[in-house]
Amino acid sequence: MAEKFDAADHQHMRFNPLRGDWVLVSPHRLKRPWHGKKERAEEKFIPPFDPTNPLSPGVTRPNGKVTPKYEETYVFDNDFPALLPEIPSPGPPSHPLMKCAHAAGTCRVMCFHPRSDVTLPLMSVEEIQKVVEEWIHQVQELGEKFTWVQVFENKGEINGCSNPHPHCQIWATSFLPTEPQYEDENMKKYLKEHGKPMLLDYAELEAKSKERVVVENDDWIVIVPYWALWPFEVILLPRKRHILRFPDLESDERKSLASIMKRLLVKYDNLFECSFPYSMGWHGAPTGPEAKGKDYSHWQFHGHYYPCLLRSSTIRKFMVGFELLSQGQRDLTAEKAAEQLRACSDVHYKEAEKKDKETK
Ligand code: H2U
Ligand code: ZN
Repeated sequence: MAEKFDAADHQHMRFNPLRGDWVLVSPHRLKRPWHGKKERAEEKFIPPFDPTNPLSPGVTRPNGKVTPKYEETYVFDNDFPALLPEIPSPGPPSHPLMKCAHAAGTCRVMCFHPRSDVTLPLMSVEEIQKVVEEWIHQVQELGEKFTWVQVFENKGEINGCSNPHPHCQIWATSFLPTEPQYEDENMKKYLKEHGKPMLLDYAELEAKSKERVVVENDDWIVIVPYWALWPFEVILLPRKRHILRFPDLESDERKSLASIMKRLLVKYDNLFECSFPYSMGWHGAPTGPEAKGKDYSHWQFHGHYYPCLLRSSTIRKFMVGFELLSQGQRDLTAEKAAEQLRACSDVHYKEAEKKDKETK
């Protein structure tokens, strides 16, 4: 008799309905059991205040501008922006293989906290909520003019982040970039075919099964998506309400978002006992003057976290070889990754250590 398929054991492909592409899953390569935490790598010391860091309060930046003595969050125009708001348009293409299009935009930097050594998981829920409120304010303001407002945090040196001060970036563009374009098209198709927004259906499905759920509260659910590519990738979704954009969040949803972020990020840090590196960002329905009055009911506001680590604080996954040339691949299943994250403590390892020392 033929062997029965077991997703925890047999290689297979999973479809990402948001991007419309496939990921190869090879769980048989991870026959070894989970050994828990690996040895801890030495953590780089980050002082509470670094007078040489241009993002610290009161510091003069290399271009002569002063970062004010801020006490909560602080947003400023990026001194080295990838996008400028006023720029000439290229003419029509000279050949179909030489297509070029106009791109305008603006880039901002947002500091989360005056202290350089306080990352989001080490902040209080109230402090994280201030970050959430500022994100909303930024999306609202830039969304008046721009088609897309991408709030993103690129965290950790191993992940290409140049500055350890807790911060994120905001890039607002005159065009809909590729990733949200895929999502827009696929979510539109899903609503047409199934009569319900894709990510509302998906949250409901996962909330029932619990298999891939990392944390949840009344308003939000964090899932290692069925189609996850990065080992500990998660998607953060509204649990049951249809929410198009960041500014549509009610005040209690802003608070519960801060709370679920803290729970997720503490688990992330505890997984390998390090300041967990990742790229994360928020996706909501497109904005700008042309979005006003347009039907975006296929959209659902959500966040993506893409951490690069694989097995320890120093061993990262590289998207190379087969993945670069053919298709994304992972060994650890989404279900196992969710299980590992769920098993991580809700108390940050640094706070646990501090308490430990105090009681000794
Ligand atoms: P990372 O998020 O990649 O670490 O970059 C920090 C951003 O801060 C980066 O986009 C900006 C850089 O351009 N920056 C300034 O705008 N002014 C400075 O003085 C330093 C860094
Ligand atoms: Zn998305």
